[in-house]
Amino acid sequence: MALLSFEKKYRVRGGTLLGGDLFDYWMGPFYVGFFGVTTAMFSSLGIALIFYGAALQGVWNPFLITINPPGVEYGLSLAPLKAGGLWQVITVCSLGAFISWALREVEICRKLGMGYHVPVAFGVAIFAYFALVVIRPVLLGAWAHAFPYGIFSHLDWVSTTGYEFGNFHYNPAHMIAITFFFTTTLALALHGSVILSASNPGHGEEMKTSSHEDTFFRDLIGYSIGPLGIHRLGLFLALSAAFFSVVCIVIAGPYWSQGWDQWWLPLWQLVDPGGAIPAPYAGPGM
Ligand code: UQ2
Repeated sequence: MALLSFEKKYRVRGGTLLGGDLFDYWMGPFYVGFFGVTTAMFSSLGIALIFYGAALQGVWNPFLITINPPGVEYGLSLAPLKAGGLWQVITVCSLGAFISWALREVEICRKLGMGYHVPVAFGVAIFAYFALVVIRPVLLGAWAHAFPYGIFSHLDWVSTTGYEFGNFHYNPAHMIAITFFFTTTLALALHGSVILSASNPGHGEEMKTSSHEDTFFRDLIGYSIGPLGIHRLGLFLALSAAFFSVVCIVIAGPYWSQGWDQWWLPLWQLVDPGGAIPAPYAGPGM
């Protein structure tokens, strides 16, 4: 079916979760829907409040603007607007916008009769953000433990939060997350390159299909995961990277508050009973 007639057939009413026919229309190429309206409202309020925060801060260098969470003295309560309350309202706006965007994706899936893989995948990214700004701060008893919204300031937060635990690379869930991130890039590099190689044959030759892709990997390693399988593997690897990132940051503090190298001591003693106990890691300048 040609693109123009496809859109005529499938760009039709129905499939909405909320609002019925009220917002069931398009603006240019964009589907609106109830959740398109809420996405627009949450994000414009959130962005306006970020500009208000920058004005209060008196800083307009994009690298230095920062919206900070409340201090520890406010615990898990609502803080005054100029002492972290702005961060709290902006957090509600961003979660509202992200969840609205995911539900708009669900409505589009329903319209097209597709599976929900894209909103589910985006949901895992939202979960990672939610873990950083809600789950971990709540477990630690203060919004102060969330990260600040700023380009340099969030980098500083990552750095100090990492060094609080000595060497974060000894966090076992961090190790697993990094392994999934690297394996994701391996899978995408293999997939992207094999697709381009099959679709770019020599001059005047017809492009190759999945049989050639299968055969390439069977010749190379005796196994092909298949043209559908590689996409299942890619989704699994990417979502696992995000999931173990959540695990690694949520256990840092609520479950373990020493250096991460110390977490391995019981295992170290098991493999080397009576051996020397390694001193806590101390890097240059520590
Ligand atoms: C494959 C296949 C594809 C692919 C790729 C493979 C025809 C077009 C990349 C090869 C992938 C394998 C063997 C899995 C590698 C495992 C890890 C953990 C990276 O077989 O089918 O479809 O794109």
